[in-house]
Amino acid sequence: MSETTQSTWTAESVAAELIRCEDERVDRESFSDDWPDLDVATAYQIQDLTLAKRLARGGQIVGVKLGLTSKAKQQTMSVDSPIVAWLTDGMVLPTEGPAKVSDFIHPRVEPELVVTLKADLRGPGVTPAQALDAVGSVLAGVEVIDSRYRNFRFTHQDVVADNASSGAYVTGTVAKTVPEVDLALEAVLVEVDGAVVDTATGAAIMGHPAEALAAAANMLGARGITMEAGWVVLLGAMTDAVPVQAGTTLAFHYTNLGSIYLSWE
Ligand code: OOG
Repeated sequence: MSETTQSTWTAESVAAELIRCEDERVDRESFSDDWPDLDVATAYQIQDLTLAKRLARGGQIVGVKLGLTSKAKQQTMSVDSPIVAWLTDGMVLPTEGPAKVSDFIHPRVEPELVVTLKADLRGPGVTPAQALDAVGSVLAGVEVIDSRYRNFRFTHQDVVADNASSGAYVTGTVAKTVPEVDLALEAVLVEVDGAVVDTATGAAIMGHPAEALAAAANMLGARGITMEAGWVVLLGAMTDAVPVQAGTTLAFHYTNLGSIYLSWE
């Protein structure tokens, strides 16, 4: 790849480059060296341009994901504030058969709590209690993240532009309502090849997952975007991500939301 200078990058060319890396399953250096003045607002513009490219290919918005909502993730990735990014239907992981490492650049997998919305949520000013009132169902989820940046090394702006490392996701088959599940107490146990490697409760997500849902509504609201009834919302990883390779078998066991199994070839 040719070296470029700050002045040669635009929001549009960065968006095109990120989609090219995704299509060709290649990583690249982050943009922070080439474009040190890239600000968060422009990074979200780039993210929206990558969404526009997915939609132009026939993709549909299914909701949003949060990233970097837990201390575990923030510390590991050296980025200390949550971000919001788009989910489109092409990101739904097929549940039949093993996932393929070759469909990704360098996949890592992480456990999530997921909600669907039964009412619109429009920030700013949404409180965690109001956010919970808009929840239709609560599900377990597993996200495959696949940063377009080499070794997952990025700044806050880089990862915002890269749609929060979005790759693919799968939701569990057990759906509960908010009164049935204490989101802060819901636990997950992460197993890699049969060995428990990590555990967390929902409280790992900003103290309470409702805080993350409200934060998503408020971050989107600041950009004039309403969260819509019917959207799926991934609330952010509860634990560090697990790197996978062909032959890895993962299991994520939740207290009340069932188990999700994912093997890799
Ligand atoms: C950024 C995306 C993190 C989460 O749930 O925290 C994320 C990354 O770690 O590559 O999706």
